[in-house]
Amino acid sequence: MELEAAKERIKTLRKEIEYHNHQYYDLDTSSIADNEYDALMRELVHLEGEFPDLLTPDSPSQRIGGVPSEGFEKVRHDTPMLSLANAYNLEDLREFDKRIRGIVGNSVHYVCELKIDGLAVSLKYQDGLLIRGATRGDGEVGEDITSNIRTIRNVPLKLNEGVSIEARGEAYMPRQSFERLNRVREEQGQDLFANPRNAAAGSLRQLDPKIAAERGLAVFVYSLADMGWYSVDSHSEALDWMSSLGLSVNKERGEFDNIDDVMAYIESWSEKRHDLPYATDGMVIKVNQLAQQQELGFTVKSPRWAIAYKYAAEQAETTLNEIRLSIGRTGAVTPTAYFDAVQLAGTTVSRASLHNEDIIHERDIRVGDRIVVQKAGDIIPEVVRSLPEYRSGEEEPFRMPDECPTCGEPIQRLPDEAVWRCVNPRCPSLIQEGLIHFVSRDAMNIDGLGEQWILQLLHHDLVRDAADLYHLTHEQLLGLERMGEKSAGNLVEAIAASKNNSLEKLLFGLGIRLVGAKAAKTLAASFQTLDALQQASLEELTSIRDIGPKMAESIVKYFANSGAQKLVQRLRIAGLNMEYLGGADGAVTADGAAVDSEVLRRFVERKFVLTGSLEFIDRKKASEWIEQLGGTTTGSVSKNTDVLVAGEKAGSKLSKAKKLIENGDKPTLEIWNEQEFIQNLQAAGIDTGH
Ligand code: 1X8
Repeated sequence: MELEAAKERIKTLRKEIEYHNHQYYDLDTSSIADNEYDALMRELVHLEGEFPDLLTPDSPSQRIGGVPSEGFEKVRHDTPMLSLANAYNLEDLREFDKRIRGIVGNSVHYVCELKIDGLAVSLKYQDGLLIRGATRGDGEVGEDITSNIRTIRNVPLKLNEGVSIEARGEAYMPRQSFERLNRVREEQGQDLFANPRNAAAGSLRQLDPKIAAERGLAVFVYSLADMGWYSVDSHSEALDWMSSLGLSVNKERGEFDNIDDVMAYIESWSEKRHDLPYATDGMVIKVNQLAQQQELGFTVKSPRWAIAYKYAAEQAETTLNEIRLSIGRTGAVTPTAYFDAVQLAGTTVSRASLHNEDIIHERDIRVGDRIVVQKAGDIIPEVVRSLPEYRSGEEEPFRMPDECPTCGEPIQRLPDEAVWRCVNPRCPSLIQEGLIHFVSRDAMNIDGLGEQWILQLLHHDLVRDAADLYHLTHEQLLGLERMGEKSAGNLVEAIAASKNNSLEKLLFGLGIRLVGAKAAKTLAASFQTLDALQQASLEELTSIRDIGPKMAESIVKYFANSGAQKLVQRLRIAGLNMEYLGGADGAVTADGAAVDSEVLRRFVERKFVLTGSLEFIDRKKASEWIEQLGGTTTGSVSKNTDVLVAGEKAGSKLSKAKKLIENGDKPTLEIWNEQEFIQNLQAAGIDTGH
């Protein structure tokens, strides 16, 4: 490949990979199959190897893992948390074995362990007590998730011996918990987690440990940081020792002295693994003897003495019966393949998203075709390709209709997009999906108003847009199927309560294209009122950090639309707050009075820790209010803590805070009791309900 072409390709690959990283690590969704992602990364690494001058430190190939998100304290790992080199086929394994034998000689023992599809965590114990749980983050710096880790039932808070160790392992969500969680989310009209790993990651990133606790997570430990320090000579001894300490070590394990037996063991698990109560995506193979591990050492990213074998996605052949189109809230027309049910990776599958028209054509997929389907990452089904050799000749190539299948208006495809969109703001599908989004948690967060109710409200013509929600009466709600007296009352209340939301929730709820929850917050903080934002020019918008020209254009276009203007006006008349309540300047209380900025300074950009039992307020609410006022809540007390809110029976965190104040490490740290906390919240305009 020529230099210019390589430059272009590298640029494209980086952009694509970063996009998928963002989807995966920040939004907890999968936008691509694992093996396709790996292929992109491999191509990038390969090209950068061929053209080393084009390799820059910010290339996604230079990262080990995800990026730490805001909201948790960062922790630096004393020993970096590395990733593993991957093997995709048995040939890669032979290479691995040959390399090892070339360095340490012919006497090698391998330990094989199931590769758990979860999130790497570090568990630090001091004198036998759990003192810290952390995520891997980028391998060097992770996040302090101690309070969430403490909620995981199979993580001992105290070991059987008073030793100081750092154990590493995988936090995962058992299949059952995963399915239950997604069922509940579906009922509540929330986005589903694509796989147990994303669900585990999302749960561990919950700022509220109570939510994390409900998610039924578990941890398997599989290594010790700085293994050389302990009186073990091999990895398997380390595993047994950790197990004897009370840590949870996966009992499935194989030990072999040659690679053929390793391969046979891998093979023996390729089907059986689907019957396990947790998701595994491969096998980890490690050199057992620590002395040999030391001799082999590390590359920049991973140990030379271990490799992760990834099972190929399981595939099956079936017949494609239909391609159905559905319309999302942004109007995107998404084709879904419906095929004869097949068993894949332990479940029955009968449909898969085809994503967009181009993919259908690239893979030459026609209704009536025999097709190959697989579960990418063993979770999300996809159509891999068609098998044209079986065609009768009657199969028609797919054609995107010219009109929206719901409303019949013409659909459009922008030059730089792969999707077709229905752009009719009155399209019933758009309205339905838009409403589901409007009430969702990150938007207006109307508790109890799930998808089922939205569908009924639309069906009975009780609402046509978001503003109508605010005119619903108790009696109207009671008319819905399966709606009880109490639920109707709660719903009316929840709808009314949402009127007081800070601007960013409304802004996100409006569903302006490209404006996600984070951008909504940035916009709300910058403009303070919806009025100001509505009048903002392209230049004003793009001058804000994190607001790019495309988003700016989309915002201007949205507010120029007369339908949007009417909706905003109707929401205003319904009494919705249209101001930002979270910022330092110009904030207002619920009843519109300006808040003294001295009071706000008690919260803005300060780190809070809540401890002890709070009698009058709910912890989750407390964290939300702190965030609303521009502060953050973390789980453990450190020099970075600004305020400790100490409820009844506050224990070690309170003593630690006092120590930090007394020994001068953090003399400005403030300790508030619950009463003071409530008074400060109220002074800052929060209606705590007291
Ligand atoms: C990652 C994983 C390892 C093991 C199991 N599951 C994983 N996801 C194991 O060693 N049993 S090791 C590992 C890593 O080092 N990044």
